[in-house]
Amino acid sequence: MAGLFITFEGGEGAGKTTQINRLAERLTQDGHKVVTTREPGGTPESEKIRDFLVQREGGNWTPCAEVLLLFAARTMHVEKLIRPALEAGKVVISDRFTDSTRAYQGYGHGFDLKTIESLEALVLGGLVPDLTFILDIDAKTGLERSGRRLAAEALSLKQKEDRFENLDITFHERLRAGFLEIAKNAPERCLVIDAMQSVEDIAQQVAEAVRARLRQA
Ligand code: T5A
Repeated sequence: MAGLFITFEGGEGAGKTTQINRLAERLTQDGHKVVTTREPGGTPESEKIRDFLVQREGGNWTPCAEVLLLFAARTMHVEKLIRPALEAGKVVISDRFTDSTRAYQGYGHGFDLKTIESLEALVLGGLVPDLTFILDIDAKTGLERSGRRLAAEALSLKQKEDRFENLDITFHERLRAGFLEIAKNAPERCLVIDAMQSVEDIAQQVAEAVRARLRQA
C-alpha cells in the first residue's frame, strides 16, 4: 500500500491526542496528505458504536460483546476509511487501534488473546501499522491528566466518556504492562516513548521517527 499507517497507543491521559495534533501539523507542513482518526470510531457507524462503549450510560456489555463491538467498529474503520486513504497515498494517524484491544480487553480484563488474534485476522486482513508509538506513563499520572481534561470538558459534554477510566488502578497497571509486552513482541514497528517528558520533547522524538520511516518508504 502506498501510504503510511501510524498509530498512537497508551493508557489514559498519556498524551496521544496532543501528539497526534502536533504530528499532523508537521507532516501537513512538509507537504503530506494527512488523515487523523480514532478508535473506537473514525466512521459515522463506528462513532455510534463508540458511544455504546465509552459512555457511562452506554451499556453493561459482557467481555465478549465488548470485544465484538470493538471489532465491528474496527472493520468499518479499516474498510471505509483507513484502507482507502492508504491506497490514495495518505498518511493515516489513528488515536488507538487493535493494540488497545489487546491491552485493555486482553491484558487488562483477561479476555483470551488468541481469540483477539483470530478476530484481527478476520477484520484486518493483514493490515499492520507501519509505526506504533506507545506513550508510556504511570497509571496514576495518566489518570490525573485525563481527569483534569474531562473536568475541563464536562460542561460541554452531554455524557462523560469515562467508562474505562473509572476502572481501578490495578487494571491500569496491567494494561500498561500489556502495552510494554506488545512493544517487546513487535520491535520492528513499536517505539515506546516516556510520556512524562515535555510535550515538545515527545513531539521531537515522534517527528524524527516518522521522518526516518518516510525516508525508507
Ligand atoms: N478502548 C479503546 C478499549 O478498551 N479497547 C479498544 O480496543 C479501544 C480502541 C477511549 C476509551 O476506549 C478504550 C480506551 C479508552 O478508555 P480514548 O478516547 O483514546 O479511548 O481515551 P483516552 O486515552 O482516555 O484519551 P485521553 O484524551 O484522556 O488521553 P490522551 O489522548 O492520551 O491524552 P491528551 O493528549 O488528551 O492529554 C491529556 C491531558 O494531559 C495533557 C493535555 O494537555 C491534556 O490536558 N498533556 C500533558 N501534560 C503534561 N505533559 C505532557 N507531555 C502532556 N501531554 C498531554
